[in-house]
Amino acid sequence: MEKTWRWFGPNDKITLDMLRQIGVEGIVTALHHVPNGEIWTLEEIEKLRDMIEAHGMRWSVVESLPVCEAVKYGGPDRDGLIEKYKVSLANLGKAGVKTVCYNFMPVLDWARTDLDYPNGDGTTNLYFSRAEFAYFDIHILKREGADKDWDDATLVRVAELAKDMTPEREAKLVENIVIKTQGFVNGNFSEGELNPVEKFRELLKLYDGVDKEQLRANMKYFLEAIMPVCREYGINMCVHPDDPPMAVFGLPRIVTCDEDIEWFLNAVPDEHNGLTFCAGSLSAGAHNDVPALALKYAPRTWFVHLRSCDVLPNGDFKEAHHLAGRADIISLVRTFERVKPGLPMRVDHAMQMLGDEKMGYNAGYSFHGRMLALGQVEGVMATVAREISEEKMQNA
Ligand code: DNO
Repeated sequence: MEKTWRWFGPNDKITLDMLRQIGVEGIVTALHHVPNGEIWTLEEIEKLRDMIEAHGMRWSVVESLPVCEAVKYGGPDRDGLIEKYKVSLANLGKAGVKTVCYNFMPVLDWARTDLDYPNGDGTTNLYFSRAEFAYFDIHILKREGADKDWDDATLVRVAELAKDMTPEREAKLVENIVIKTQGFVNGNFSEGELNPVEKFRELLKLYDGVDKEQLRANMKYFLEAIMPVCREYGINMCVHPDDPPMAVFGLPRIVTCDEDIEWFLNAVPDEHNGLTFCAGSLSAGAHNDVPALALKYAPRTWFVHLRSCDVLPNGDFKEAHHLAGRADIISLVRTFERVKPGLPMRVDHAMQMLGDEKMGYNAGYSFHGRMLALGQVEGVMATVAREISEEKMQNA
């Protein structure tokens, strides 16, 4: 696997020089300064590519080229937006950047309720409390019918939370769910948003009447429209699974499980239509057998996120150490190295440790924590490479 790292561009406090020193080979990034829906020009792409190459690495993966909401809900302006998307893809292809990650999650990109949940040893991780998320849905967003979408056990927890909720804790939840997790991934919300909750409600309205079948049809429409450009320029599209892998806010989600992945791969059966195997997002769903999914979908995977979650009996999940949790990263590396060697891989979110927490890094994207995780995964990769070469020698 190629050792890659998500870098947020020239303003990232973690510099390309630092990444070179820790053995990173490829960079995962985006033109973060270009607003969603606008064309990525060849000039801007080449500028960033050249900067990365001047530091001895390559621009391996785009994460993300965002798909606008109107394409997802199927608004009247979607064809114009898709045309622009195609121009951006062609420009990326011309510049030799050929792996493109995107997602098809309505309104909200990834979700967490707690960004510095203590591990008990002085480090912290990201955490998703089902109860706090439901509290946000029912009591802050005040979405109509929200209480019917949550199970009884979660509603009991929500009622407990409501007893000693404070305006400060509510504000923190809004900040974590809507701003801190979304602001840096070119989602719908940015730092300094004046009324994020109201904006959230407006965005939800756009999806009135869009059910799972409709969202699937819109994804198929988008993929069919862009495939000719992908074929022409050798671009491999890889959708990021929904995080967490379940329906939220009454919105459909369509990349959550085996059946979903099978559906979108078969709906547009072109090798350029593929998957970002985000082991973290998939392992956050107790319904997913992550090693089995890797075995099944490695041939259509173009990019791998190595991260692992523990799911608690109450439905909460916590990001685990990279060598622990449900994802079973050792087994995943074995599968990918055997079935599709050389795939770009980045360690995903990691702990905050040894001063990371004072640096103001983007949520999940610490330096020391990710560096440690990369070292662990590198060790797994080297061990698996040895296993494979020994097997080959024995079979020769
Ligand atoms: C969060 C990320 C996601 C991901 C996008 C891909 O840390 O995994 O924001 O980059 O969903 O489009």
